[in-house]
Amino acid sequence: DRLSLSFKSRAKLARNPVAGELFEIMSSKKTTLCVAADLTNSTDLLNLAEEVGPHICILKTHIDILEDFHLNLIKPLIEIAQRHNFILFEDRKFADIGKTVEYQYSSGVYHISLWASLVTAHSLMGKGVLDALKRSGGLYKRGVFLLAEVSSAGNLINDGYVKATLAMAEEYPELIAGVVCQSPLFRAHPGLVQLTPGVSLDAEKDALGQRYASPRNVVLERGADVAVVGRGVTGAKDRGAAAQKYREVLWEAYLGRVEE
Ligand code: BMP
Repeated sequence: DRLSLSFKSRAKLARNPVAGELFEIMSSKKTTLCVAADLTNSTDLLNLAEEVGPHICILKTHIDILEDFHLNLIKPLIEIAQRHNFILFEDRKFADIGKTVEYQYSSGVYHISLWASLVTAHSLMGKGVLDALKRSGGLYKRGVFLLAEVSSAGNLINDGYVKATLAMAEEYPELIAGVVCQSPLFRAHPGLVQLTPGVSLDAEKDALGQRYASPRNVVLERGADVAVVGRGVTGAKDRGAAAQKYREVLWEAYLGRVEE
């Protein structure tokens, strides 16, 4: 069962190389925290990366919300990620025909394939999305997270969609690093990472349909390996201290879950 195994032993079971690297980082750095860097200013983004860097395994970006994006941002961002040993994850949520996804991944303003080791994709459009990500050039090691469930109220996902998404993930074992979801869906696949957003120590929801659960709840009840925290960290006065706090409660919950 995925939930009772340590990240250290799951590192060896990962078929996607970035998932393997992520398990190693989580295990050695003792953190399962992914900070969602939802900021609109590049300098602010780099400052956040420095402040939370010691406490995270992943920095998740929405690179297209930056108002002052320039490719020059990428070099310092990679440098910070390497120095603090975390992974860059662009939450692009690809959801188009394969050919368009190929362009969105490799071209345009952001050249995502050149710097993001991890990206997200929707299963909605079918396998063409994954074929496009698989065959596009870019980083030698990269991985994809498929969205099986989402945190927002009123979403249209049903059981059939979830099952079909997991089946699609199984068809691309080398490409798929994990699944974004809200419940412990794939307990029989310890090599895959469960990433769960909608995590907060204080809030229950926001004004636009986001729903939150506590760090303990997402790890112990909902099966999260990596927990995504955005405004819980970015909205704090001391973002480094907030990240450290989330990291500690999340890690304690993980230690209470693992059985070896
Ligand atoms: P916050 O903790 O501030 O609510 O941010 C959550 C982050 O996780 C956002 O970047 C959002 O795009 C992402 N996210 C989510 O909230 N729910 C999902 O189901 C999938 C997501 O990627």
